[in-house]
Amino acid sequence: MNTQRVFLIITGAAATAAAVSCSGDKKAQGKPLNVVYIMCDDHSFQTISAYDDRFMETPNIDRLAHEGARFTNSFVANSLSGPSRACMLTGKHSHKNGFTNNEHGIFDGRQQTLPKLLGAGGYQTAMIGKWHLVSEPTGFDYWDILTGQGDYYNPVFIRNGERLVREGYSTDITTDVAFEWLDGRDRNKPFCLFLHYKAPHRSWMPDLKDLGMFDDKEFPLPETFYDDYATRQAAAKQELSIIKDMNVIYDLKMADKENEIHTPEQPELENYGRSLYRQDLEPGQLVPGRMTAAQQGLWDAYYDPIIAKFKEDKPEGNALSEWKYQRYMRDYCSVIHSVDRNVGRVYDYLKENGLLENTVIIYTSDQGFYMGEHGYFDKRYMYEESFRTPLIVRMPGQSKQVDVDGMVQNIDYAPTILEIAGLPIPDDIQGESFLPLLKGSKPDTWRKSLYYHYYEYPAEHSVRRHYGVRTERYSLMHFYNDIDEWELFDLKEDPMQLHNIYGEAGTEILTEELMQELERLQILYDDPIRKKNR
Ligand code: SGN
Ligand code: CA
Repeated sequence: MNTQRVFLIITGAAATAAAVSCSGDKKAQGKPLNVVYIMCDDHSFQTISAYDDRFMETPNIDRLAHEGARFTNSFVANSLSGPSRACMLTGKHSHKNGFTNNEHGIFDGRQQTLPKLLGAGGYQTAMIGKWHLVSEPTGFDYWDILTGQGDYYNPVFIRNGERLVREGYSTDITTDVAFEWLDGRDRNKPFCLFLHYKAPHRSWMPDLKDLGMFDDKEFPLPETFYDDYATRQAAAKQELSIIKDMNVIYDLKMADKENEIHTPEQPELENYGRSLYRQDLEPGQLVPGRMTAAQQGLWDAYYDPIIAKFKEDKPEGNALSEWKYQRYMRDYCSVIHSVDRNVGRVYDYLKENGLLENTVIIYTSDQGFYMGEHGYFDKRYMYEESFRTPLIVRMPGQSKQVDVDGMVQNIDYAPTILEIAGLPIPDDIQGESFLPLLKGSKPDTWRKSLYYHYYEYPAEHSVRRHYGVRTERYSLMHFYNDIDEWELFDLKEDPMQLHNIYGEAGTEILTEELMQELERLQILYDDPIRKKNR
């Protein structure tokens, strides 16, 4: 079963799901609710079993869904880390918050943000984990962030301006830091904790205790793994390919101690392998991002035999492609296993501290991710796997799972959290509070279309700039800059987005309607880059 079909079935089920009334916002509850906002980096909905059970089990994330709401039509505004985080913090599209791409973006921390609004409303706030917005966080009472992308092992943090290295695995440490902050918080105030895991970002390095846990699993190859991109020139123009672009040394850790595996197509990576994590310095010294000798021993004990077998088997052609896919999935899912375990730790902490029934728990990712669909890894495109993002919200007082099928986007998070906190939503916020959807009702006026705009090109992975509109059934996108291509998909007839119907006879009226809707959204959101007249 492909992912899009999984979603269609979920969406169908949502229509019949019983509406559950949950005790919701501050007014209904009588006292302010706390919020724990958990955001992973690059966590695909395909690897959350509450959404899709083909790949792995995530019992702790699933529990949040079973005791809360699972959003089946959740999207981002710009499928990339920094931009996505800026959309979440401001409730505004990228062109309004100014952070359009990772390469050149520096978040202007003087602007209005969710933590500032919460702080003014009496909340205490903390930002812990991956930040990725270049400028220092503003508006939080406490911040303790990973530098840049963050490291998996022995990562560097900046705690309210002070650098420190913490020993251990990033996902565990990030949770530990959150617990320390929660332990020391002011108990007279409600809180909002932003808990941002660096995992499972490239290059998918598992917690050492989870190495090998998926080695007996053969992951099903996506139906579109060998996509030939016929009818979709913009889909072909990228460097996201598992077959072509995923590197066996950098991504799949196949560098042996002597760096004997060569990657002639990328000679600069030949000496990259083990230096990624090797501890070359004096014993006892903790090198940020590198493993200690003890950690390295566990790593080598796991990878050495795999490397030896890889060198012996020398897979080629499709065998190599599929070997890469299996290794990618094994590493990625092992990293998710640790995330899921830590979500369980957060749940237990809240329960043990009597906070579960007055705390809203949100679980999401900064965007979706390709698990080999279209042959891709990474994200960026407005195609479904990376346009969508998981979103699960556990509201206190709800006893069984509700599926919410309204289309929501990460610009909605700030206004939703403000409404949960019982605070006013400033007029210039572009998102909408989805609290009514959480309470089981979808207003007739709820949005029927979404706007998307991706900017990072020329850049790594070479996905062209594009904007587009998505309705419940159709997705129209325009790729621009050094390309001028339109793509139109009927998601009902073609959920895997293999058949671009743009320009086909019989689509004229539909195309015109979608063009008008795209223009309406570009005007509504005041995007200075607009579709040109065709
Ligand atoms: C890094 C990765 C890319 C990834 C971007 C953006 N390369 O540059 O593969 O697309 O981050 O990811 S790596 O060689 O550094 O691993 S994002 O999630 O931060 O937007
Ligand atoms: Ca990301």
